[in-house]
Amino acid sequence: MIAFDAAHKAVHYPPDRRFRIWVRPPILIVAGAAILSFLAAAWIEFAVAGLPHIAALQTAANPASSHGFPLWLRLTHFLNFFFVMLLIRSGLSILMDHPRLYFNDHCTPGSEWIRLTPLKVPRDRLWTAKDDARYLTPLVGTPGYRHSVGLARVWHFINVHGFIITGVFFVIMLFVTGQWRRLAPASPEVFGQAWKVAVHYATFHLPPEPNGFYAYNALQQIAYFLVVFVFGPLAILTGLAMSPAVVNRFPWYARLFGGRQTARSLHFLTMLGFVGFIVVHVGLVAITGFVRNMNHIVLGTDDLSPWGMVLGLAAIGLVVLSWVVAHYLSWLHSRQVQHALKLVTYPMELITLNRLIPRKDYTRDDISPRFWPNGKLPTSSEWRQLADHDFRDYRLKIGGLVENAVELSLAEIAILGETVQITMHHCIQGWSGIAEWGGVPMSAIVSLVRPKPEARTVVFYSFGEGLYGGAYYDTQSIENVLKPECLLALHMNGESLSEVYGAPLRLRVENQLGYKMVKWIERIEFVVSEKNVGQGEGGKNEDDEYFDLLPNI
Ligand SMILES: Nc1nc2c(c(=O)[nH]1)N[C@H]1C(S)=C(S)[C@@H](COP(=O)(O)O)O[C@H]1N2
Ligand SMILES: [Mo]
Repeated sequence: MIAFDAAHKAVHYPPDRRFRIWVRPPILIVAGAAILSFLAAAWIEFAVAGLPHIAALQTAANPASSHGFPLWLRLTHFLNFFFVMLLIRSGLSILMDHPRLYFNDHCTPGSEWIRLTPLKVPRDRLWTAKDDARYLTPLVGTPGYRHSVGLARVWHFINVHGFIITGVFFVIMLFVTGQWRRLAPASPEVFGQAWKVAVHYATFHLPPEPNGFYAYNALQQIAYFLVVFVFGPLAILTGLAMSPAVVNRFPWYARLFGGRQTARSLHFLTMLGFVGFIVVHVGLVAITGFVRNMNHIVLGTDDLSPWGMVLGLAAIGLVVLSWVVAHYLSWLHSRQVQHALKLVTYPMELITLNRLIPRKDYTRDDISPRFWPNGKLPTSSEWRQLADHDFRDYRLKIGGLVENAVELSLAEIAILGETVQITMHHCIQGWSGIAEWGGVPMSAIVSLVRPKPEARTVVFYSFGEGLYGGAYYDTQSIENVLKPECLLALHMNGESLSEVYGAPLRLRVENQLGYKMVKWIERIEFVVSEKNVGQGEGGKNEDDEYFDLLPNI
């Protein structure tokens, strides 16, 4: 365990650390019925006709070129295991920051199909998405605890590069070497064979196993095919369907998967598919001739020497060790871990996702019935007094490196020209929501104040505080605020911004995640670089919670 100071302990190690899973009853019933009917069919066949005979189907079809396991295959097999385990563990940490999954983009409380929290959303008081986050033991999650989504994303996104590179190389090599024949069902007969194998397993019998060095049994072949050609690509594609830059530029892309939240649910189900596969796969490797199998997998030999097993267990030990190392790096060198991801993704995002110009694509009918609120309502007496007078005395101060520093009342802001947009909001925690925002494009503000040439960055300061206290702020590059759909919003769904949603003014930046959209804006400053503000990471969450400077994903 890590020794946190009191403030961090209160966040990461809260008194309520219960873990509960609730699944919507109809889904449980359908899933249960599917499993039971499979088991029933298998047992009935076994009782009536006995164990089905399994012919040696694929062995003949497999040419010698696809026998054995060459070095590239054994190495990528290991790397895949390494990356996928870290992806699963960090993914679980991310999930627990909003432990509910939906098939609708509104994330309306009560509409989730599964929740990994004992709590229903309370209706009688303000309940923010941050309140809703749950604790996850670091035995299961990387880095685990509560509210570690920033660091969890670092592990998720660093490893996904490894996962994709390994996966692409693996698939190319499958086709180059002819090994793909081992994985691709060669005829419809394979499915009939797979059923026979399944009947064996379901009735607690081991089917006669072909020597895996030369061929797989039919069910095994289909499982491997699914993992390589379905789960892997689906995990990557649904991951991309959660990016605000992608979804607000190409809404059709998220719709391919049934919407942004359905994509998130599919991402989760794919993870379950991987976990289920790994458990069964490892289990069967162990009980169908462990020593010989480990020689196939590790050394590429087909004999009974103990070395494959010894080295293989050492490799598994290495993978487990990587979780421990990731855990300690996360907490003892958080800043370096954050910067490691930035090194990889920041330059890449600048030339890819950050180029996408968001465009509105939603109608009034799409507006979410309830938008999750987030952040701490300001407690300063200054803001309270302004709010009590309906912000009539509010003046937005815009200064710093500008030719024309101004102080504007809400009315003076509004006459700069209000536009309206209906967009989807993406919180880093995982929830989304659609709302109509009315406000003044930041480009109008930029034209009014005329930034000096050396000004590159805009800082938005809030009246509110961050998770660990201290003024909330965030920054944007000037280029990004000049994009359409970057608004200083005064209105939400046709009404003045309410207190909870950021009165009197908030930012909208539709190609990035929610935490960049400062609420309760106090003042705006143009500066050379985010490096000279706060701790220099680009915002309060970037400073304190290791979030990304440029979250297009
Ligand atoms: N001042 C301030 N602004 C903030 C936050 C905050 O904590 N303080 N939270 C951010 C986060 S994480 C999100 S997702 C959005 C939430 O906006 P909403 O409350 O309208 O849903 O506000 C952002 N703006
Ligand atoms: Mo957020």
